[in-house]
Amino acid sequence: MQIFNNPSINDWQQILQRPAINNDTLQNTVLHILKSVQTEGDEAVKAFTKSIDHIELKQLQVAPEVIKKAGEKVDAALKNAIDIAIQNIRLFHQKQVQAIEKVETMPGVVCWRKSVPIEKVGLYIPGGTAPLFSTLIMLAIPAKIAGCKELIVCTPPRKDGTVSEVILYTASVLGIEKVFAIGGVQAIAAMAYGTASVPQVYKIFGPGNQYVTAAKQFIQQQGVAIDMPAGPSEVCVLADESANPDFIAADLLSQAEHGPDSQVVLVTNQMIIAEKVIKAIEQQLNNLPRKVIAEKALQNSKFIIMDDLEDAIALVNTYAAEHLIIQCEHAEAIAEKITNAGSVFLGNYSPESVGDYASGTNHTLPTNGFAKAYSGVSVDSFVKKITFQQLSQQGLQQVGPAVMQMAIAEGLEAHKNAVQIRLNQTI
Ligand code: HSO
Ligand code: ZN
Repeated sequence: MQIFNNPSINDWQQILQRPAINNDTLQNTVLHILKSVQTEGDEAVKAFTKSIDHIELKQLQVAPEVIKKAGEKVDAALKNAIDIAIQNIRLFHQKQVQAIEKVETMPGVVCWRKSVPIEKVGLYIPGGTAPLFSTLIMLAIPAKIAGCKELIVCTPPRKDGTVSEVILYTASVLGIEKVFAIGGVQAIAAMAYGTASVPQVYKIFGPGNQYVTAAKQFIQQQGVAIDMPAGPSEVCVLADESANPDFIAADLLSQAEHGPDSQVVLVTNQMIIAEKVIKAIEQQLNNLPRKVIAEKALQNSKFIIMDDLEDAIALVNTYAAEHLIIQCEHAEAIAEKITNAGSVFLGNYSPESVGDYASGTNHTLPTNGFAKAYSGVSVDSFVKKITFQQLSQQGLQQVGPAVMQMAIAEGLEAHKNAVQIRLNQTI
């Protein structure tokens, strides 16, 4: 890890920079796969699955009976945990649904806004070293609450061509019927363009590796919406003297184990805390099955000591972390000052892990500094908001003159006439 002592504000940007990920070879590979799937459909999907993943797929869609039976192979304790997570996440997201409010801006001029579900959505659930069934929960719950009609899932097949039972079980509990054993760029392409077996969708959600991310960015340029630009996962811990170094070490490692490119940052006003965290990491690391991955991520981690807590808060806002854990005595007061972060965890008893799995908030969050302008996934991500208005004759008399004035000023006579012709009729 790299340690910085009270860096000047001029150096913050550079210290906090995330590694650049896109390169030309990657872009070319992604474009090639996208184009092939667009023109050759299922055959191209199968061919890439064979050449890239070395898996020969007979059919892309997981049979509905297989989804229904997947629960037989899932442990009862895990099923119970999934139930608890679903319950909390549903409760939290359900509250995001807002009642329609009609606003009378002037007498007889009524405007309102209605959330309408995006009809067809595709969820990409990474497989790889860890099948993230929690991500399926995080995406499917808001999609169902929003009322999306067509909800499909793509997830990479295992070596034998099957899909993880836990992912399938989670899909069955959430009422998802269409699951496809497709991973990587092929999956994004299939959902964006549609193939004989995969329905085309209007918006694609879910995290993935650099290739998946690049594919999502390309198809976005072609009019398919995506949840957000994604990069490697990140956590930033802000700690003062009240923090527990063992807890901090555990939090940093929980993020580091995601992947070698995970971003891990500690910001503290106490050198002694940083020293203790380093020791605790060394100890805890030894017992981790994903030690090698976590170690790699830690090589790029940053420990920043700031003399002044206010400066530390400013630095944290500059970083705009996907996850921010505030292990400080006055965590609530500090949280009020946070302007850039995907999701914030307050106090010593709020590890990021709870938000990753079961407390209720969503774990699909903006990375790579995008938290400066983007929000995490919510029910809003699965709807469009359509505005409506209805004016009575009296309403048009109220607002019409202002509209006509403005239309004339912009030189748009026809706009003015659309009002005038109606007002004339009332004379
Ligand atoms: N921390 C990840 C989400 C996740 N963690 C899934 C465990 N499973 C998102 O940044
Ligand atoms: Zn995580």
